[in-house]
Amino acid sequence: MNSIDLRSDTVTLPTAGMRRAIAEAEVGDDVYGEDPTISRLEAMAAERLGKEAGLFVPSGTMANQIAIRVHTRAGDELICHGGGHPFNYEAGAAAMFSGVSIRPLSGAHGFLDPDQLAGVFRPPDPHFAPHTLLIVEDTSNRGGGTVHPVALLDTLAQVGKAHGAGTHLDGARLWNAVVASGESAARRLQGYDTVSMCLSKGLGAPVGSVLVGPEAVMERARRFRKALGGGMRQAGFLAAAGIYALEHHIDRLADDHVRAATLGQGLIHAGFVVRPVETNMVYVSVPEAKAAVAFLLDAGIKASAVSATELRLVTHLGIDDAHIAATTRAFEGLAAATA
Ligand code: TLP
Repeated sequence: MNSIDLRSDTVTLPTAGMRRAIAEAEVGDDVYGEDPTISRLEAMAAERLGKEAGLFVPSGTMANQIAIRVHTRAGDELICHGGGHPFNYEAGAAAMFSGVSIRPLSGAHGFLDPDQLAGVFRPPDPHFAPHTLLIVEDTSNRGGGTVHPVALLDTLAQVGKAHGAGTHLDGARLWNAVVASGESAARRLQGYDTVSMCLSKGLGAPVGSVLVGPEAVMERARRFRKALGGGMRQAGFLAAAGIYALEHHIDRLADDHVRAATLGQGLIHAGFVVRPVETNMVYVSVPEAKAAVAFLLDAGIKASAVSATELRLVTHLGIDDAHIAATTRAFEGLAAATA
């Protein structure tokens, strides 16, 4: 068996059908607005997410950073969860490109607490950095792949808006939340001005994200994308993979969720403490994360250490039932080796 790569759902390789879609894509120069496949993907994403317009970008990081840039001015402060991607994994880009500081908040499961949030917004005062943007991440990656209850999504957006802030939802894995909740994307996202959606996570496309929001905001976003070097030419090949993913790889996310739940149960059975599994992520506590990663690698399994004592395992379209069984066996071996 080849190595079983559970480090992230970013590691997927295009399926045969997706490769055909890529090969057959009609393309043009998108900086001139002449790539029909990109235009189709942008319209499709906007329509499915219930927003006016879309913008195809190379990565989830760029989608978030463009959102930050359109909602804020230099010297502002954005609010997000302390586990949020822009705070942890975007290389300080909010400060680098938008001149914005980040106020990280705590909250169980990666969820912000509306009461705590309401108390954080500051009144206008020359001492204070204006809080002009609230970012909510759904599913929450560091929260455990957790799905916000839709009422909480709504309340958080209302609190942000009541304090005059723009609202952005980092929906890198929004389709996992949609499939797990059974609610439509448009409904779940209705309180948010802008939303970023990744094509290259569980959906299995090789590259790309789409930022959606109001037409006028997306026009400004297009300029910031260009400024960041994200104006791509014949990238319809990549957009074709994204369209294929939206058409063929959403419903199957339910399989990833079942496999993650099965793996979680197997690890509990092997004696490990596992966070509740809601979507495609399994967070498991181990005595020493680095040693556990090395042990698993010897068994042909790749996992990510997220702290000194916790691993993250992520299911995706490259993971089947046999991989789950083999991973469970490897953890049984790890339990025996560390007993
Ligand atoms: N997350 C990656 C790592 O960067 C941690 C992963 O393996 O999970 N928002 C969220 C919630 C994400 O989890 C990610 C990627 C992004 C944005 C950024 O996407 P890319 O990698 O396309 O820039």
